[in-house]
Amino acid sequence: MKLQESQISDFNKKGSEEHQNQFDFLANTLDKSGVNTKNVINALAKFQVAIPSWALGAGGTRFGRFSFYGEPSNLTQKLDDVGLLHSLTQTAGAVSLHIPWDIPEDYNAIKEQANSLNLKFDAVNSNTFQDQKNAKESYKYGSLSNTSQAVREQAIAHNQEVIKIGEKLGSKSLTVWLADGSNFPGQNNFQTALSNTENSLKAIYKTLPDDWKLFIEYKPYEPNFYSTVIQDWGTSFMLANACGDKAYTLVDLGHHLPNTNIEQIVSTLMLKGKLGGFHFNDSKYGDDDVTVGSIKPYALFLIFNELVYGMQNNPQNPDLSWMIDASHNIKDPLEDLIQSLEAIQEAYAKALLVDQNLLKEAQSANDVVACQEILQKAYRTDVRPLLAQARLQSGGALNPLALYRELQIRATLIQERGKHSMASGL
Ligand SMILES: [Mn+2]
Repeated sequence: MKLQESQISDFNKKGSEEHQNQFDFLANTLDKSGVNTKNVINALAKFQVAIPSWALGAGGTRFGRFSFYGEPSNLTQKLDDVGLLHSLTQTAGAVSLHIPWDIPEDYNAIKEQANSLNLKFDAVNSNTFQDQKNAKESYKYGSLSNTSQAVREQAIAHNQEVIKIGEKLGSKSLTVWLADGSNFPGQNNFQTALSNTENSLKAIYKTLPDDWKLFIEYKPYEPNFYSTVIQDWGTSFMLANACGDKAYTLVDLGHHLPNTNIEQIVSTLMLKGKLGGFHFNDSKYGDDDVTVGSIKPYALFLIFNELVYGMQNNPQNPDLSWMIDASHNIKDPLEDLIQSLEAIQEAYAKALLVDQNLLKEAQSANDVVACQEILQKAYRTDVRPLLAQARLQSGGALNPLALYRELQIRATLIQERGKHSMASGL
């Protein structure tokens, strides 16, 4: 299923008067307080978030999986779904492939399709957290950190293979997330596991093309419950430094212990030029992978405030790879992704409204109250008309979720694909 431009423009016409009123009011107010509204809208229109190829189906938990039906059952259909999201939101202009779940059969056809949908291939993701059919070695006791050289070599070779697949598609980065760790005290020698991991990552890094980046993701626990080899940003940062200039830390919002100050981590990494990628989701307890902004929107804003500051003040840090890494247990995955994209844009827009000069002055004067007021003034602004304006400018829908429902897209997908089609993945 592909949306026609007229379907979007007809829908936008119906809401244009109301939108224009809301937008004019907000733009006037912002202009008076010194905000360059045009710049904010252009920044929003440029901001693109990759959709992972595993996010288009029902995520489920280890207890069960409840489909929303009409899931994409192959890579072509997954790209179609991301294309739909991008048409509606104009914010999902990239896709991030998981290997081996989504190895293209016909590279040219997949590239052409992505092109026609205005989609780029962002980071490719390797998988050494589960055993693949016909694999010689098992990752039960770890992959890049394993005590067995044969297992480590298999995991290194897999990552090198993923780079080759990404090269054929025009990807420019590899994300490595390791499930490696131990379930019980004494099971692992921490130093051996870390040294093995460092050496394995260096072997992968050696085959990384010059214009590629290696992203090292961290996570404190799960699937292992006693220790994880790359447990925190410090360990990831250390490994990235050990590998070289093209290696970076990747922050996944859900991969922290409760109440970790993620904005401070972001700030430190950008100062050191080592923040490479970012995975969006939200959480209440652990790596819950729920809709972005659904639980802690103020924390998301504070994180974006540091990201915006870093993007404006840290030329030593490269452009970031943005991706949604969420799971959809009981929602239509496409609706959930629309909500996440909206929440990301909302937090970004609010962070762009922060008066950085005024904040700096207040910080220098140790005016703690003023500092808080400046941040909260931006946070309390209803920026949704700016998001709608950015979408309108780019050919997206004024209200993507409302149009998705009005066009009965899920019902059409079920009709096209059948009720019980299943997406590959977890
Ligand atoms: Mn992630």
